[in-house]
Amino acid sequence: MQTLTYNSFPQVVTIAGSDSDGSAGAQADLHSFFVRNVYGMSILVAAVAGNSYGISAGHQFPLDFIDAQFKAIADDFHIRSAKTGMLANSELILNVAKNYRRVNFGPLIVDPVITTKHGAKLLEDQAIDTVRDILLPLATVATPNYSEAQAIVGFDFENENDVARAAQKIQGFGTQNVIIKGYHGDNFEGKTVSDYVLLADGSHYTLRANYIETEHINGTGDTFSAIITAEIAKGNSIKASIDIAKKATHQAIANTIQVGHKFGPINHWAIN
Ligand code: PXL
Repeated sequence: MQTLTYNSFPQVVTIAGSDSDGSAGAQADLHSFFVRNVYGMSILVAAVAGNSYGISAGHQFPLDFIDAQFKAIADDFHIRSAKTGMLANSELILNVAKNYRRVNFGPLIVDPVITTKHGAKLLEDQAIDTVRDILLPLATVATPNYSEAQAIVGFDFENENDVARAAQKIQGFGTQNVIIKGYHGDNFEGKTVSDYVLLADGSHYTLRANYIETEHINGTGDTFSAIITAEIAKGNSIKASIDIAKKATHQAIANTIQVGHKFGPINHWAIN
């Protein structure tokens, strides 16, 4: 007879917004979880009407409905790690933090989403303080891109030393491990981008990759943080999880698929 061990399969959850075109937000997270062999769930805080041209509308879900989603998942599943994506405003951030503290979802990966790749706002300006004071202290890993990191720390980066200083400042807000993604500074002409990684033990390194010229980059940040979440759920170290996520995201950007007319999604099938 087969012995049943409930919840033995690695399970993860994204706490994020839905993007109707499937390129970003919770949908990109779920694609990422699927290709990295973890069972993905979603707690939706909001939804946007989007396509490859951009976002035309957004809608926030009621707080008690978000509470109910947390409860539904916490009552039945063993979530090994969780991530946050677009949380839009302070009210939603505070609600998510309250719920996350009550449940046992394991390490939290915070992707402090502020804008889309094409500049549409996904976080109210006043909510940056709430990200810094409430969300980042809960983060095992935070994955801001360089412009999000600049907004969080309150200064602009002129060189790689500034990026390192920003990562330390973010760690000072209570985040254990910090990755500042996509800094290109003066190197942009040379077509390289670098991600600065500061680990909990104070060690740090820079991941460098060739810049890929493509309009199909929707969901890149979501995917990067979702894959870190998946790898941690499977028992990988933080450093190994970051390195796998970097390689996977590169594969997904480098092997384009054609979906929509303009700024398309990255390709999760290219990830191995
Ligand atoms: O990629 C950032 C992102 C996150 N969450 C939602 C989005 C987007 C970008 O479009 O729509 C819901």
